[in-house]
Amino acid sequence: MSATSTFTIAAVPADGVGAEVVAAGRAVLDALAENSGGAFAFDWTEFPWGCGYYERTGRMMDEDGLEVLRDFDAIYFGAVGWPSVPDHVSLWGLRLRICQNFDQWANVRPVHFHPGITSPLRKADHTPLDWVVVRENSEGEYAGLGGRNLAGRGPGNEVALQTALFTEKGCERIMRFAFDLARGRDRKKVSSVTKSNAQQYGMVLWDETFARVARDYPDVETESVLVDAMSAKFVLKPEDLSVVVASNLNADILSDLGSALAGSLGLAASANLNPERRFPSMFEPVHGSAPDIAGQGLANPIGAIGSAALMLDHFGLSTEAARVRAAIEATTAAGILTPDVGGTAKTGDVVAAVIDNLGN
Ligand code: GGG
Repeated sequence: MSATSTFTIAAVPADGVGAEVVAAGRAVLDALAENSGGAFAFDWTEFPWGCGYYERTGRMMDEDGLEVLRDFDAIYFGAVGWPSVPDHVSLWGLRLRICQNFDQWANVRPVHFHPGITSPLRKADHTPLDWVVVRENSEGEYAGLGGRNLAGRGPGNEVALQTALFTEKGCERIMRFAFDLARGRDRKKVSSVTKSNAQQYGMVLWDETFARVARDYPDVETESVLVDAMSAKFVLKPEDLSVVVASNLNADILSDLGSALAGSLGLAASANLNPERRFPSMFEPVHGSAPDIAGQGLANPIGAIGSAALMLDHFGLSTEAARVRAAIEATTAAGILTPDVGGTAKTGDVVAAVIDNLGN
């Protein structure tokens, strides 16, 4: 028997339902590894970071946390945010800190229908929805640039600036990533999203870069759509979309809309990739910490399990990733669904069914 490939994974459940869904994904991956005949194994290290950690220490993660994470093959993340900590503090202290320091500039967020799950679009009898939102994940509106109370203005007169940063290199690399992805799909099309009629600097640079990059991909159909029109298109003409590339904020919003249209935010998987592999990439469900249902076994684990499948792809275990996706589909098709998608199953029931459906 050949030597076992061991992948080291840093698990960061963080806040709210993060703990439940990370445990779910871990259970599925461990079941796969146990039955791999020693071909591969996962070596997990869990970190207690998040809002609870912040309340105890004043930090969202250890001071040397990034150095520690750097040596892992991947990071498996849950969700960040809890009412006791301002959202911008928790997001910047953990999730965005990791994404930006590890130059995870490509956030890939696939959306598709699952058998057995009714979505608002299905009710309207649309053709199947299957697209990937590619989110620029390192700059744009989340560059962290700006300031408050400029020029010494006092209370009641405060001014704040939030600057979006668009670099030609940053735009070009995410667009090439999107085009390369589109080339591997049945529908070879990239839709670029901006609000360049109103935002006349950064987003015009984005549009011009898109037009230039597109010339290198004559086999891929393209369109440039304003974000308001694209929101309507998501609902009214989803069958016309394949790969959607957008800036940090626009893609963040559109991917939530997409997963809601597929049936629930709990279904959507994502990968924050450092495509050059100089740093670890991070895999997480699109959803947040959902304080209203945390700790009750109600969280939908499918987004997290789907994110684990994306991590398997990243490790080169694509056959296993496909098995996980097939097991998810078999589970939803059998009607084993959490309440957010109309069922009565608990998180653990869904996990048990997915593991069962792996057919080990
Ligand atoms: N698992 C994703 C998560 O925790 N999201 C919380 C959030 O507020 N994210 C903002 C973002 O995606 O930039």
